[in-house]
Amino acid sequence: STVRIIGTPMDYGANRRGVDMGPSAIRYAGLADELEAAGVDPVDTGDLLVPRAEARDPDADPPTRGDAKFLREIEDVCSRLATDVSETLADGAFPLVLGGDHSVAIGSLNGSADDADVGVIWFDAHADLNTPETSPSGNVHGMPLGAVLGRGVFGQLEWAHAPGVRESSIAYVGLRSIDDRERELVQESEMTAFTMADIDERGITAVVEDALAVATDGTDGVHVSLDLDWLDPKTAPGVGTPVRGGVTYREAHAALETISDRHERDDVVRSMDVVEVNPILDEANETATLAADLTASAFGKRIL
Ligand code: DIR
Ligand code: MN
Ligand code: MN
Ligand code: MN
Repeated sequence: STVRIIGTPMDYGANRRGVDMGPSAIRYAGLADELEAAGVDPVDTGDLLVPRAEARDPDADPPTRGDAKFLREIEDVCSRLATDVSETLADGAFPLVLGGDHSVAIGSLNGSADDADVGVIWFDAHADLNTPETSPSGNVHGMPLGAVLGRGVFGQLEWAHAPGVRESSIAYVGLRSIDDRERELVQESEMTAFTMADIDERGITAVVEDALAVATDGTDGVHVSLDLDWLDPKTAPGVGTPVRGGVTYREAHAALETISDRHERDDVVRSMDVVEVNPILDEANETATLAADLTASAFGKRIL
C-alpha cells in the first residue's frame, strides 16, 4: 500500500516557536526508510507551502482575530491540506501528515471526513477542545477538536467544521493537562476520554482497544492523531508544551502496535498525523526519531 507523506511546516497555531521544522526533522530521522522496512510504499510529496509571517503585508489585518492567533494563515494552510488529504484518499493512498503544530489536524480531518464519517483517536496530553471563546492562550493548536466539531465561532467556518466527525466517535488517550473551562466541555461532551489514570489502571493495550472500538463504531474509518507531547518529556523533550507524567517509550510503541494489529485485520485506519515535534527544543533529534519509529510501528514494524 502507498503512504503519501504530506509535510505541513506550520507553526502559526503554536505561536511561532520552531515546530515548523518538524517535517524536516522527522524525514531526517529516516521516516521513509522505516516505513519501507515496515512493508509500505512511502511517497514523499514534499511540504505544503506555508508563507512566512515576516512576508505578511504590514497593512493587512492584524494577525490576531478575536482570540485566535493567525487564524487567517491557518485557514489558508488547512484548506489546502484538506484538499491534498481528500485527493490522496480518492487516489487510494494513505495520507500521512507531518506537522507542524496540532492546528494542522483541522486540515487533515476536514480532508479525511470530506466524504466519510470518521472516528478519531487523539493521542495527546491535552484535550485540544478550546475555541476562541474559551482559549486561555489564543493558540489554535489548543483548538483543533473544537474546530472540527464546529464549536463556538468555528460553527460558522466551513474550512474548520468537519460534520463527518461526530463527537461520539472521538476517543482521547492519555489526557493529563486540561484547562479549567475545557474540563467541563470534555465532561459534558459525548467524547470518550481515557486519561493517564486509565492507562495506569488498565494498561495501554486495553485502553487503545477500547479507543478503537469507539472510533470504528458506525464510521467509515479512523483518523489517528499523534501529538508527541503525549509521551513523557523525558522520552520526548522536543515539544513546545511538555507535561510530566506521560506515556513511556514502551507504552507508546505498544499503543501504535495495537492500532496496526487491528488495521491489519480490518483495514480501519484511513489517515494519520504526527505533530508538535520541535527541533529547536529537542535533544539531538531524539523526539523526531521517536516520531518516525512510532509511525513505523503504526504501519506494521515489529521487533521480529
Ligand atoms: C492549552 C495548551 N490547552 C491551550 N494546549 C496545547 O493553549 O489551549 N495543546 N498545548 O497541544
Ligand atoms: Mn495537541
Ligand atoms: Mn499536546
Ligand atoms: Mn469543513
